[in-house]
Amino acid sequence: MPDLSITDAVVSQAEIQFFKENGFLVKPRMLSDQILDPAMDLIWAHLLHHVPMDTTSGWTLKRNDPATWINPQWALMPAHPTEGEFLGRHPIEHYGRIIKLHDLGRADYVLDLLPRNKAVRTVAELLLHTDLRATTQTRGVYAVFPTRNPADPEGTRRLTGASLAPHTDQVCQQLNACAYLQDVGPRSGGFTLYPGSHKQMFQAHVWEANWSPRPTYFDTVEQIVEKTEPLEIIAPKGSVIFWHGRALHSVGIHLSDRIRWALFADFTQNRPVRNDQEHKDVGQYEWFKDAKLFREDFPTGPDMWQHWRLGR
Ligand SMILES: O=C(O)CCC(=O)C(=O)O
Ligand SMILES: [Fe+2]
Repeated sequence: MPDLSITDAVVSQAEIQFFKENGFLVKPRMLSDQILDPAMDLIWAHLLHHVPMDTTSGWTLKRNDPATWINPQWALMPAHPTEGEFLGRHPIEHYGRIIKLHDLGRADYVLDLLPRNKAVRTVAELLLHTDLRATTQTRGVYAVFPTRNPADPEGTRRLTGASLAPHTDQVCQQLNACAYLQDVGPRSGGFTLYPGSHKQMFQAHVWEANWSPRPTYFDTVEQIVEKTEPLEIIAPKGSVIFWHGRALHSVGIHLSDRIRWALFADFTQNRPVRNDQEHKDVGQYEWFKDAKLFREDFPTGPDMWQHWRLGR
């Protein structure tokens, strides 16, 4: 996105206009190396210690040897939990090129990067609302590893990662944030969004924020995918992408040899929410997100910004 920032404003009027129109905003280098570098040390240590690898594969992963990052061989993922605290998702998900460290979602040093980060929170408050939910949970750290087809030594054909999986997120969606923990260059798995899609996708729901797809939901997704060029967000380490919770998005196409490191968090207004059992009853229990279904939500109307602050 163009640089629309101005020195004296956390979020400029031009940035707010851009967000309304496109459904996202990129704030480059919001997180400093001083907080990111120690965090990355802890994240790598956690990964190496806790993510199970396929011990029969002969693969070993070394942080300082990028050649070992290619074609990760994780242990087989057990079936998803069907009950209890972790219903639906294991604390660590590892499949193919993706690992999701949901279990880091509540670590203090991870909370400090997004929901508890003053600068990040100020942007979220300016866009969405002064009174946001507390800061106890992020989705966690999502890494996308490089893959290469062993039958193709030039490495131009990848095993996976060469197509998009556009979707919108569930439970309760208002404003989300994605922090890049390392530089993300072109075709390196960068978060990919369909600009402007938030407007149509908003109307494809019955309620403003709670998951409530209308029967037209999938047709709307298809129409957007056909007519909209998706935007791969390329940004330096420490950049934060704010995006409207109804925007259509995907993990990016990944053809490089780097690991895409990102942290995801949800921001919602501080309103009464349903309890765990009520989420389970409607198939919307996602323990790793701070986005909880509002007890009362507003029906979608012509003005999708009615309950947003937008700098006012
Ligand atoms: O990893 C990504 O870039 C996308 C993640 C995503 O879409 C999600 O967490 O819902
Ligand atoms: Fe998503």
